[in-house]
Amino acid sequence: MYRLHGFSQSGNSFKVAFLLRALEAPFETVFVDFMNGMTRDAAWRASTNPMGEAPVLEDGAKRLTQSGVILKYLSKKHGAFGGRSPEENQEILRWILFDNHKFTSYFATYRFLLAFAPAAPDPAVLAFLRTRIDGAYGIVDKHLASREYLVGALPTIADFSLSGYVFYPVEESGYDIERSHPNIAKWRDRLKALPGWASPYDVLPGERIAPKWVAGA
Ligand SMILES: N[C@@H](CCC(=O)N[C@@H](CS)C(=O)NCC(=O)O)C(=O)O
Repeated sequence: MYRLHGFSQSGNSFKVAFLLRALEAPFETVFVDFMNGMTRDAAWRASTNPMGEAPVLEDGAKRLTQSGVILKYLSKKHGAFGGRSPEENQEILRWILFDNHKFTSYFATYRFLLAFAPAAPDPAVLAFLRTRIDGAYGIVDKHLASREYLVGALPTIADFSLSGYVFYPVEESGYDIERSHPNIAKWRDRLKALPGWASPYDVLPGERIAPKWVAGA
């Protein structure tokens, strides 16, 4: 039985939970109390992840971190959601790197500042992040205009990776992708229809938190 360390607000953890569910691989969750500083705690870093991040996946004695690495590991181990040729595998890696650098990370930071940060966010920082999100989302929206999934004809771990944050409620970020990025919205609907999909708030541990600063942004 896998053990997934994460928390419900963490789209990076959701990527892994979603894949595990799609693989029908049983797992238990371990709550990471990120909002109260657990990932910055020296003891947690020593025992669980020196990089100070969720998700962490335990597979027996193995402990894996970085969602991209975990997705790749699970895809290979279960023989599913990988590429069907070396070229497709290269494309999957390309999209996962783009996701980690831009698509997920700017949005996750923006949403964190708006919804969960302890102090009201700086408008200049939000404006900067918005331009970065718009750039990355624009690229993905254009890519998805002529295809159903990011790589090849079927869903792959590239789709699971980029999907981490798109299922959270619009109230947490103010980003209404149905209006701003319709091809991403249609892709999101396709992923939602995959077996195993469920809302991040239903599959990961940790109380839901009412968004704090979105209305004033
Ligand atoms: N590239 C990493 C990003 C992981 C990440 O940023 N996780 C967040 C939670 S969603 C975290 O634990 N952040 C702690 C911090 O940055 O201090 C991955 O894909 O696993």
